[in-house]
Amino acid sequence: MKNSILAIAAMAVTSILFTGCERHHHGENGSLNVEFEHLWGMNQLPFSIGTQYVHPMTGDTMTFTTLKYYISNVELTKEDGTVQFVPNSYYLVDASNPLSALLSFDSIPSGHYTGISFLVGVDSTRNVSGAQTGALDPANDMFWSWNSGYVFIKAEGTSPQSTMPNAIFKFHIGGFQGVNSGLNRVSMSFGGGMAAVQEVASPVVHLAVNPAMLWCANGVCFPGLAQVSHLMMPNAATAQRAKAFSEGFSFEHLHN
Ligand SMILES: [Cu+2]
Repeated sequence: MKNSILAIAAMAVTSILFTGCERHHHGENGSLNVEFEHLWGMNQLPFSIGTQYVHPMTGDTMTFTTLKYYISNVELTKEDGTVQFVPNSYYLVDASNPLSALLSFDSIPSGHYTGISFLVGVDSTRNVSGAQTGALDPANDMFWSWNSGYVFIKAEGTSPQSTMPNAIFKFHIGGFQGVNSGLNRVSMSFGGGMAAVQEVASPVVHLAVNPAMLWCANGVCFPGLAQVSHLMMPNAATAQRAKAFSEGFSFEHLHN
């Protein structure tokens, strides 16, 4: 009995010392910001809603009215290789709203970060968690049903090649189950650079997103808008396009 009380007392002293040490060396937090820049095609034209583009591979002419997608489950890699998970990281990027394309990860431990990883879409747990708030609020018009979950990527617009009424196209891409899952994790380094997070400095990492990748990735193209202008539920085609879209993210540069 006496021995175990001594052991508990020793543990308490040790943990107080350890906490004090932790606070001294690692107590500072800062924030890291990521800005998504939408760039069209191989020539990286500045992309905006309402502007007409020609797809460099399919040759289709198209004007987007909507481009929205989820970024979630963010992880940051430190220079020592350890991974910092960003808790509760769910963001809806809307190409029509520049503020939504600037993500701010707060309360990140100070240090040098060399890379980032995130899901394009929403993890399966949150797909079946019922009505939620913030980026996941069904009022954002990105939620199908309790069975199908969230639309991960929504691309809509018009194209003279479309055979739909009013020449529209609509791609609602998602699905978190089985072979037709549209959930992809993107990982990249900061090009050998390091984002220095400090209490007094919040680095900004610029990442490029190429919406043209919805039609082609790695030299392989999917049917053009004359054949397919309407994808609305998870299937093999949406899974392919989700993967292609996720391959359209790349590191641009960073500001410390
Ligand atoms: Cu910049």
